[in-house]
Amino acid sequence: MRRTLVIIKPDGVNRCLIGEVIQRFERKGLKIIGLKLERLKVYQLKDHYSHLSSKPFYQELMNYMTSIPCILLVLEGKDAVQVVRTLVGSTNSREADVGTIRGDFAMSVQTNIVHASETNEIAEKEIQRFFKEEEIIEYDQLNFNWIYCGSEKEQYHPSDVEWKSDQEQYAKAKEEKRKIE
Ligand code: IDP
Ligand code: MG
Repeated sequence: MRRTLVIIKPDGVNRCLIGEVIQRFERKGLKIIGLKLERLKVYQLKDHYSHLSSKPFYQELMNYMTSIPCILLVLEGKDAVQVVRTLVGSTNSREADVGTIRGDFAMSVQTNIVHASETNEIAEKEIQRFFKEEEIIEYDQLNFNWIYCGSEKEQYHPSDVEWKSDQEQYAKAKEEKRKIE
């Protein structure tokens, strides 16, 4: 199982799309293991959008993202990062496929409703950036047996090797961060 970070951006909140967006992820079969309303801080966003700092739209993007609170979600599921990116659609909402969140609800390349992590590695960093460990809650969900087939299900259990190695990676990264601080 994998985890990914989703942010329902200020336009999603202001346009009353929180329920609609969360429902799409829930109905797909993704499990919500973290959820909060928070006004994002400039220092968090500087890290989060560091790859865009030289772009002409950077300041506008920062203003937009700090304008009102966002909804932050951690979603878990098999191949969650790729699955969520597919549900979200391409960056430019005008070109996003019909049926995707951006394709169905947005018209802009900037105010495009949601953020979703791009790779597994980025997802781990983004989850650590926005969530404290105690804000992520693991639990058994009753619909689980109906969402995955047998061989897929085995990978869900906490003893799952892939999941375990993720946990080891978090612990290592955290320890390294602590040493630097
Ligand atoms: P992504 O959100 O689809 O992963 P990125 O290229 O990582 O797209 O860009 C992050 C965010 O920056 C976008 O979701 C969008 O809000 C904003 N952005 C990206 N490109 C542009 C642009 O050309 N003009 C204005 N805003 C942009
Ligand atoms: Mg991105």
